[in-house]
Amino acid sequence: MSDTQKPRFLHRRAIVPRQSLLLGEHPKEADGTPLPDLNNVQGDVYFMFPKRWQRFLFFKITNVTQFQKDLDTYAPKITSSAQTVKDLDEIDKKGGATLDIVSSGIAFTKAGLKTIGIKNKLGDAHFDQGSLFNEKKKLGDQGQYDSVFDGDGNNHGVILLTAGKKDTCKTKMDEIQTIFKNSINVVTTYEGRVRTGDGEHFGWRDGISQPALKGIGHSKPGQRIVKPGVVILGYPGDPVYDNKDAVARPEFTKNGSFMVFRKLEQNVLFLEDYVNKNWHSIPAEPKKNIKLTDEQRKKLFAAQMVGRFKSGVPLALCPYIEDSDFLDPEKINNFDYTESEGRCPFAAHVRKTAPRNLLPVVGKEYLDASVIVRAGIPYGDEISKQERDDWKKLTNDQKENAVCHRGLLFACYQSSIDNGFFRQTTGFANNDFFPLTGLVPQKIGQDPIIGGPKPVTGTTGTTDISQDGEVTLNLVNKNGEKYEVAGVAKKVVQSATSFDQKFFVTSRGGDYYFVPSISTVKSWGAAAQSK
Ligand code: N7H
Repeated sequence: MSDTQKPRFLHRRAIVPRQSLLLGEHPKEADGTPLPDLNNVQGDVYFMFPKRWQRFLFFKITNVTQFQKDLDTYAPKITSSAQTVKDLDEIDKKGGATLDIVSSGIAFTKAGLKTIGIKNKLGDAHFDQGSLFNEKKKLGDQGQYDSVFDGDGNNHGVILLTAGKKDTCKTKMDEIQTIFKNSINVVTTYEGRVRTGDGEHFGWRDGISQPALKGIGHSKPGQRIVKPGVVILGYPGDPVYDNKDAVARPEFTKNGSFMVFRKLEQNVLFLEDYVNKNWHSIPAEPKKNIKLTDEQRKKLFAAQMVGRFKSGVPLALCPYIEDSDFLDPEKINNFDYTESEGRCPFAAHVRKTAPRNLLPVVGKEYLDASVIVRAGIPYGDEISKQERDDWKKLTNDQKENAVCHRGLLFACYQSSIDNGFFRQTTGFANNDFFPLTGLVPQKIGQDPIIGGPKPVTGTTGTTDISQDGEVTLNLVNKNGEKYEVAGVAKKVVQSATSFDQKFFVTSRGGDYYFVPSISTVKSWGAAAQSK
């Protein structure tokens, strides 16, 4: 079978193993560039466990010596990337419906590593400083975190388990819990499930755009191809490996990765309300000879928030009316916005988080280094009729601030949290001036999906500004401290189609995890046997 033939399941999947891996070969680069050892990298890190159901079990270690012994028992259950490739191939050949494939993996927080006696710095500033909780403010999170993520050091790690069936997912996780019954306390367990059509709760198809890792992934047109070290530690593309002046990471980090987990609550009914109230801002004739029905205007309004129609069709290729021809896996990612001025808003979620090409203002290397592998899964029930009816009785304020019981268990992998998740969140999504479109910053606005209101509200008052342009304001805060605020003034013009930006995703916390290679987990287990 050649690379260009299109197997059913893998044809649709964003991350596809290179053909030779499907034939059971070890990855090799002709020029001698080292490639990750797929028997040693946990399977979720790049190829991602195949799943319909997933459990995340967050634990606290209560007995270190026992934990290490239990780790030794658990280690053979960890699914390697090589095994995940075989599983994906089997699904491709037999069809997923009849299969109930089980995969598992483990990851540790900084507090967890410290508890088992590993005090080394791992060469990642965000992981090494402690927990995600310490960076809550920097990430712009204003919601209350779930108690497992409240930074009290009780979250030592997480065990992942995926399966095709709900019952299997629970039973297999129970078996793992039994292994650790005398060495951990389960802090909490989250359950996720794939919704019909691969959609997240707002209704968009997700998981369409992912990077291809050079040498191990098969790339499709438009897919970003990056060095494996951008995701897997200890290879070219890993910023510490590439920087000969940097303090080397401990040897045991090789073939590992960093995972960021976030529980992201989605206020689905509020987003639906917002679209229903504001779709009129899309003109009935957005361009000469393009006439839209009200339904098409509504769909386009929603699509402009994400940068894709709910089906996945990208606005960069199809800016007004959805054309399902662009769902073809050979076309769905084949764009980089260069030729699409005005088609996809700069502030759309996919353009904020992955602007694809910002030459000459931002270098390709910088954007390539910001790539992450997204491996999340939705959680929570579907919206019932009762919930919809109750919703209608709420005030606007109650609707906006409703606590919702569904969302995304977001997980992503990268070799540098700073280059990946942190940059995408703070430097891109939450940064009003990103993507940079020229030397003078233009206010683009917040990411409508994962952005949030700015914590500092501005001052109001009168000034003598009378035209657009650069300004410097000298302000004094209530403690009498002086601040200089420099920027570009722009006259606010309220038009009939202006509307307020609202936010629909609330972070309920998360943490930074080190995902060790399988041999590292085994060595930590074996250490206990020799005690
Ligand atoms: Fe996003 N959504 O359903 O609206 N995301 N995301 N995301 N996201 C993407 O192209 C969504 C979140 C990225 O390469 C799609 O695969 C939701 C975080 C990146 O062109 C959809 C949540 C971060 C991409 C969504 C959420 C990112 C991407 C289109 C939270 C990073 C690829 C499907 C509840 C910090 C962009 C696709 C590219 C795509 C949604 C979170 C990043 C539909 C609901 C936290 C890099």
